[in-house]
Formats: sequence, structure tokens, C-alpha cells
Amino acid sequence: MMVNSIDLFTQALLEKDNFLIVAHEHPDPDSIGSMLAMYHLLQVHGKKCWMMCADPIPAYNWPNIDQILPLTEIPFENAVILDCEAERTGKVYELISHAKHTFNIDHHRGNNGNCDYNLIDPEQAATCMIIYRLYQALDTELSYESAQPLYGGLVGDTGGFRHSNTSVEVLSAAAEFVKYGANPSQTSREIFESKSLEFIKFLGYALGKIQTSYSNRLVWLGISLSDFEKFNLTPEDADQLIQYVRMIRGSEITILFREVAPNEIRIGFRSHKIDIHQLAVKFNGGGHLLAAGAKLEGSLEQVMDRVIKAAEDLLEGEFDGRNNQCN
Ligand SMILES: [Mn+2]
Repeated sequence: MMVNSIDLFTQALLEKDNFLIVAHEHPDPDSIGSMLAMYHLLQVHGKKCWMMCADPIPAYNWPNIDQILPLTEIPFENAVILDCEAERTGKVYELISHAKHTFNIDHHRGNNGNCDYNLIDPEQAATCMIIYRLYQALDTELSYESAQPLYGGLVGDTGGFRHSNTSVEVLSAAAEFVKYGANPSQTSREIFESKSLEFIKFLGYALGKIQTSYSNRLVWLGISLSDFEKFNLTPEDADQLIQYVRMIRGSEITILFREVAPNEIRIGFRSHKIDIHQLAVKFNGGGHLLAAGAKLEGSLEQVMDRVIKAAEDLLEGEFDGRNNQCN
């Protein structure tokens, strides 16, 4: 993996023009926030740029969000890939494979660093923190256009400043963004408190299906496609379901299984203290030390059996013989 210095990265960026900005499929607040802040940064520096996302965009009231294009042909030259590696951009991947130069900014562990220019830092709480460093490196003053989306990205990836990645740097940056017009209460409402009535009723049903072992140290929940259909929801609507599952006192590993297509199971892993990234990697996934994901083929029951067995091995310390505690 090749990682560039911020100076080399910004210099290469300023030498080029006509950028297509993309992020991972199934966009979250950090990927959307970094797209919007990158878009504004490039525009301030006189660049022509577009943002594109093949999936639906949440209805956040953030500046320029209506400028995100659906999948379409545009005369771009260079691609900026945010909050993931190029291979995880979904339906826009084919488009960006024609880019003259590729720029990648990400904070996920295991990013392959295969782009022409890579700014990858797994120590950062959010990709938005790295974009903020770009604003500083380019002496670009913050404004509402950058502060609101950057703040939103931090709120999303820190779970509303509650996760272990909520550092002094994150809180200082957040304060700076609020100074320039980011709206904390509106942002939290948009990200965490704008569920449909159907979702809340579904939540009541889904939480009734929670299973646990090892005295609640391991907690998991599996939702089938037909469960989603009963409530007129899609698996994407339940992205945040794992937040409720991980609230159980004493839980150390939390796993959410969602059947997103017939026999295609998306898995979310969370922990307060155990490295569950290695668990995701075992099933060809990835992410962060305490928040990771994977996707497996098979029936919901088969996949749950396999993964729960591995999670139990991890709790028993019999998982590849490694020390699993994080500091
Ligand atoms: Mn992120």
C-alpha cells in the first residue's frame, strides 16, 4: 500500500482538474459529508467537479446535497474516491475505472492503497477529519458549505460523539465546525431521529428476536428479507439497527445479520473493546477495529451459525491464538 504525504497529495490535486467525486455504495453521513466538503474545496480552488452516487441519498438539509448526481455520463477526467477503496464504490466503479488519475481519501483499515494518490489514515475517526486536514493544508477558510457536512460526517462515524474514536481532535474540530454554522441539534435529528413510524414498529418486532450467549457478552440479531417485507422496509432502512442491539449491558461483541437479497447476508460487527476487525477479515470483510462488516452467501441460519461460532471462539481466546483486547 502506498500512502502519500498531505503536501504531495494536495499538490497533485491542484495540478489537475475536472474531478468526479464518489464514495462507497449505501452512503452514510461520513461518505456524504466528505463528498460535499471535497466538492466545495475543489470549487473554491477553481476546479470543475461533480459528485455522483448510484444509491438513494438521505434527505439531509446540507449545502450542495442536491448537486449529487445519479449514475450518468459526465466529461470528467480524474476521480476522487472517498471513505472507501475504489473497489467498494458499487455501480460507479466502472465509470471511475476510466479516470486518468485516481485520488483516494479513507480511514478504513485494509484499504489497498491502489489509487495513484492515497491519503489513508486508519487512526482518524472519519474521512471528514482527513478532508478537514486538506482545508488546513490548503489554507482554506471554513464556511457553512464545508462546516455543516464535515460536522455531519463526524456525528455519523462517532455515533453522535459516543464511540471510542471521539478524541480531543474530533471534539475540537466539531466545535470549529459549529462556529462556522454547523447545526448540532438539526444534524443529530437528521441522522438519528428521523425514522418512519414503520421503522419504529419494525424495531419493536426485531428487538424481540435478539439472541445472546456467554451471559450477554455475545449479542446478535438476524433479520430475513421477509421480515423487512412485512414492515414495507428495505434492508438499507435498518442500517442503524445495530445501535440498539449494542446497548445491552455487558455486551462485548454485537452482530447484526441482514438478508439483503436471497441468500446474501450482510453482517455488521461492533464492540466496545474487542478487536472484531479480525472477525470481519476472517469472512472477507473489513472496516475498523471496533466497527466492521462483511457479506456472506448462504441462508440466514447457515451464515449465523458459522459467524456466531467464530465469535464464540474469539470470546474464548481461541481465535487464531491472538490477543484480542484493544486499548
Ligand atoms: Mn467513514
